[in-house]
Amino acid sequence: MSILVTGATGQIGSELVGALRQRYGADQVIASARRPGNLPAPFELLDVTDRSTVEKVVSQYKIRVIYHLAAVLSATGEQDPQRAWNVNVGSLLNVLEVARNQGVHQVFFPSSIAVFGPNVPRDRTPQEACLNPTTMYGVTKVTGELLCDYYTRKYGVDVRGLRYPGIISSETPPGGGTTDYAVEIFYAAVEKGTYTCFLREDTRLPMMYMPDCLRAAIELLEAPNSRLRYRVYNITAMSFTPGEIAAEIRKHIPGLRVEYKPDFRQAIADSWPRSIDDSPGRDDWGWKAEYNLPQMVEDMLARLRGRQAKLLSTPS
Ligand code: AKB
Repeated sequence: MSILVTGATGQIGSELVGALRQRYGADQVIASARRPGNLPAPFELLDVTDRSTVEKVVSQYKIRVIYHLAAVLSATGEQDPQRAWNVNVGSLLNVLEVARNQGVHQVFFPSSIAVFGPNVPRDRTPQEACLNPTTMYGVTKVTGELLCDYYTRKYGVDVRGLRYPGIISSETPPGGGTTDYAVEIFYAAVEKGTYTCFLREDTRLPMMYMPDCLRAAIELLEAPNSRLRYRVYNITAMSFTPGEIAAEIRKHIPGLRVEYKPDFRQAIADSWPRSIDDSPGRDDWGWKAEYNLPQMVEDMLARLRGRQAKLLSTPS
């Protein structure tokens, strides 16, 4: 069963490749990205906005499952909305078209809490709610969810997805998201002891640690299709504010100083849910998060400090 991961050098993609290779075998998982990365082979340069190259890679490796991670995130998307549309929607359409034409069994689509706008309950936002996003990123994710439903219903491609919250990870920094502060604060705390946060101290957002993010995608695709009421599910692990994560980090780094200077990303965060109701995923395919805020902070700091110690001990 050959698996293709697009966007494999990105924050989720770079760790998903390792998780999939560990589970299904290294030679069964093809990593791909627009630019070379330091991922072990098999790796293919792949611009997912060019359908012919998607067709070529899927055919060459007889791909049966595609995890489509390539995308422009919310903050970057607001700097160039037209590019965000072209990349996010154009590449998904390419993946879905190639999937239906070449008999790909499954496609994973990473949706986002960004599909929600300010006109839905912001606490424990339900699975079924009006989707009126205020960002182009959110518009592309709503469009993506509609395409997932359509290609599953009309062509029988088994497309599944998750409305991911902010994802925190230690291996590859995120790029261009509104939730990126929750990763940046760890690096700043370990390296400098001070951080300037681009959101207000009290901005509550749904979040998840990378191990939970990866396991959720794999478990969703392995779930019996008959159990699934939806193509794309709400999912979360925790919700916290910059003030709360800073306080948790201070339990390990007491001197951490954080300054709050909201920028354009504050308006994006203010349009998103403060917390998510992910009970449909718990009921339908047994979703259960394993990391809460204290557990994530402890693990993140151990990993970053370990890497820092290795760097300091390596002769320059
Ligand atoms: C972003 O901040 O844009 C992403 C997301 C929540 O989808 N991390």
